Amino acid sequence: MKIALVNPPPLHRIERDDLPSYPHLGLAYLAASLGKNGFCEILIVDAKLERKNINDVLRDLTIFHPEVLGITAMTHEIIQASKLAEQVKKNLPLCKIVIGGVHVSILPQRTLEEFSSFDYGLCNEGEKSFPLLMNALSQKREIGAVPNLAYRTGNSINLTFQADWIDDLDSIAFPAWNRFPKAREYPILTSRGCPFQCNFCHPYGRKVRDRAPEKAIEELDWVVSTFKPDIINVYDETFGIDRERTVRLLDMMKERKIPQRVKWYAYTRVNIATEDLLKRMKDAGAFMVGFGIETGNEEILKKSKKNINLKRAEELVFIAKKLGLVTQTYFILGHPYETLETMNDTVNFAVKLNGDLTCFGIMVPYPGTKIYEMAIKGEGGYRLIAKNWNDYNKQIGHALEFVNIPREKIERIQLYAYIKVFLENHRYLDFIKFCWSYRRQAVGFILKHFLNKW
Ligand code: B12
Repeated sequence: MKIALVNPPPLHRIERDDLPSYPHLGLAYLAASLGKNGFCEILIVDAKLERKNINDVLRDLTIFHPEVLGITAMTHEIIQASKLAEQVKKNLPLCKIVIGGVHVSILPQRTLEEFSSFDYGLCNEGEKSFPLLMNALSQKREIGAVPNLAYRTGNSINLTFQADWIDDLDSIAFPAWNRFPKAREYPILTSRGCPFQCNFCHPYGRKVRDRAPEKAIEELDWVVSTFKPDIINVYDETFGIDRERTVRLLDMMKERKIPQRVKWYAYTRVNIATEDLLKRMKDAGAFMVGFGIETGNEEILKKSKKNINLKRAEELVFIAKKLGLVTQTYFILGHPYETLETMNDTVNFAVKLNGDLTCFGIMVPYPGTKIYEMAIKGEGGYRLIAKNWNDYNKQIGHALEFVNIPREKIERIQLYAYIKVFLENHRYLDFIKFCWSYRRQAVGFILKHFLNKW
């Protein structure tokens, strides 16, 4: 059976993630598990990595002629995914189209209702269920037994939703990077899931599932020696949460001489990291660490259920810098009941922390989150202004505003925040570098302002 997997082209090419230097980890895992289950005729088109547009992807698919096409999409990518699916339906009418990824996982019924070009929606992790679906389709068997599937019968949509997660991550095959073009940066997951309950986030499972450090290191070693990347990006949602296991992992990295072979970075939390952990990370080859701090207002931070405090955030960013790690700090403007004063607190706190890279997103009510429920009900002072799912992006989206603070004003604060961090800290050269590396974003940002006005 011929199966194609596609990471759809971006809506625009403005943000850094529209033109990534890393391949898509979810698709690599799926391809590996399909291979392990005997499905070897696979084509992957990572349109973002390969800088392909819809026509390029269609050409690849028409040549390959898949019987099944699997597309991945987050919320802000779902319309692009559906546009691709519509075109494929025209060119290859017999090809069955499966949508997977975080958006359909949260809204399976609605996604199939909204987008008739998707035949199936497969929710949550696909390593086990996707091969089951492929078996059922290739053997023309009943598909109702496939877990976490949304499918149509006549005019109705059926769900076999189970919301279960793969407990034994060591049982799944390593990502099939050999099926992708060579990249500069490769992702790795040493664990999945997050137990915290931030009101703006939807984790992939509340239970943290760890891989055996030996397995993660084996994969890392293989990726580094085979593909010789410049950078490894650790995607774990809560890196370091199991201290003992993390220390073992980091020790093994040193034993395998990872620091001499590649640079890596990870995101962690200020209630998880310690000076000792950061030092061990640095010794194991980490060059950068990211912290989600979200706001500079203690009350708002408490209400967001992030479970951190500002004092600790300050201490840890300071320690990370002292250790020579490049620091990334992430903030969100637009928490519930936010005022101009509290947003100002955030900007000032970010200026004080002075992370090497400071990121200010504007709150997006992602489905499945508390913020989504509040936005729909108009609570928290929110007004939902999104016209469609394309607006659900933190940097240049257009999903939410406050009844008493218009979107434009929040965007102006966002722009001012980016500038203030550099100029107040007299980082003029960094500012020029930042403007240069984010020039596409800056132009996009300005254009968007004008387009919105008109
Ligand atoms: C690492 C990560 C990133 C990385 C890489 C993203 C990427 N393109 O893969 C970076 C830092 C770049 C990033 C950026 C962003 N991210 Co992010 N990210 C994550 C994180 C922590 C892990 C994602 C991951 O790789 N998981 C591991 C792989 C194995 O999982 P996966 O890709 O989802 O694939 C599995 C399943 O979904 C399924 N599946 C996926 N596709 C398909 C397709 C088919 C056909 C099938 C059958 C199954 C299937 O099977 C796969 C294997 O199990 C998640 C948190 C989470 N809970 O998922 C957030 C998350 C996905 N990110 C999120 C967001 C919002 C963003 C940004 C939009 C933020 C922004 N800038 O505004 C950007 C968008 C970037 C982009 N266009 O790609 C949200 C998405 C919410 C939503 N409803 O869309 C999440 C869920 C976090 C949250 N706050 O809730 N992100």
